[in-house]
Amino acid sequence: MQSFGKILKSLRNESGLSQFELARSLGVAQTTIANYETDKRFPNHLLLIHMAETFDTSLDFLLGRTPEKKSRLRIYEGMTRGELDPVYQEVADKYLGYLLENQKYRALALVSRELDKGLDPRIFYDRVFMNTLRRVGELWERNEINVAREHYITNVTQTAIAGLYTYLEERVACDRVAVTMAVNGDPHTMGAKMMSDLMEFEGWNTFYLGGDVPTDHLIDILVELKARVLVLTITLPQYMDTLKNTIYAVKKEARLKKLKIIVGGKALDVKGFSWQELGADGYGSSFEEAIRLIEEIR
Ligand code: B12
Repeated sequence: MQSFGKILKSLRNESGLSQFELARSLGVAQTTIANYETDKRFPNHLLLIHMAETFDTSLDFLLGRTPEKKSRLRIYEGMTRGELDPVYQEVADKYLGYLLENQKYRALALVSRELDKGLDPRIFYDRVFMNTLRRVGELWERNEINVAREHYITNVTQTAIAGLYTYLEERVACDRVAVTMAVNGDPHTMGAKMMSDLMEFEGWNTFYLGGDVPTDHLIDILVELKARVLVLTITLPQYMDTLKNTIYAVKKEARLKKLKIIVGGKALDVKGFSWQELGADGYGSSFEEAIRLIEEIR
């Protein structure tokens, strides 16, 4: 069995932390870490638990009782939404922090680690990814970051969102078909992507089209898929007429009489804006609201 000191040293080296950096994150002196790694001293249980969390491993591995490094502990299971709110906020803060320091892998590893510990992938969309994109927008507006940094963080977030798929249970594609896309011309497609994933978690068979789909092609695929719901998102107000015309064309199609159209997005979240004038069947200012709406109308 390997000694505790050797195991700690190999974990630290693998994570790329210096003795000083590890000492700082554990709140002890660098010499203390040196003594642990040479088995001259042994940490108390609280420090051991902190080390297990730092390296995302288990106490059994730290003590040499199992060769399996990865922690299987689902520490968040059974905690209430209220108890978990600060956890999601801490994850969101760390996630953005890593990306502002070009630490893409640490940001992505953080997401999978926290999901393995039992956080809810559906809540990640709102509390971590949208929270991050909103804050990126504010930093961008205040010129604290440039467009290139915004693009970097947005694209890593798209990778992180793609990773959430692995947390979706395998199941038979049902006939509850939904198509989601951003209004033509508007490059802001994240809302439509997130909505598509969240509906998938609710058991819908979703088709996320991104954006810029000619309306006649959109109508063809809606008919072909016998879609029940079309979700259209709009972020930039200058595409409002395009949205209205798309809804009008789809609603005019006799073969789509049963289809419901739900709209959402920043450009609609304006006080007093009447989305009904667009001819849509429903509007949601958040994903949760939209999914509730869709469940009611189905
Ligand atoms: C990522 C991003 C981009 C990316 C988009 C990548 C992609 N594939 O989506 C790129 C780089 C392409 C981009 C481009 C531009 N962008 Co941009 N972008 C952003 C950013 C940082 C995040 C947007 C996002 O995806 N948020 C995640 C969504 C889901 O969250 P949300 O918009 O807050 O949505 C909320 C609600 O509306 C609702 N919701 C959203 N979608 C949906 C959908 C449904 C169905 C429902 C029910 C609810 C819902 O839920 C959310 C939570 O409540 C925002 C900053 C911000 N603060 O939002 C700027 C922002 C939207 N962009 C902006 C601008 C101006 C542009 C550009 C015009 C800049 C430029 N001069 O080039 C260009 C567009 C050029 C063009 N071709 O037209 C401005 C828009 C200002 C305005 N008029 O409102 C913002 C606000 C930045 C800023 N602070 O000024 N952008």
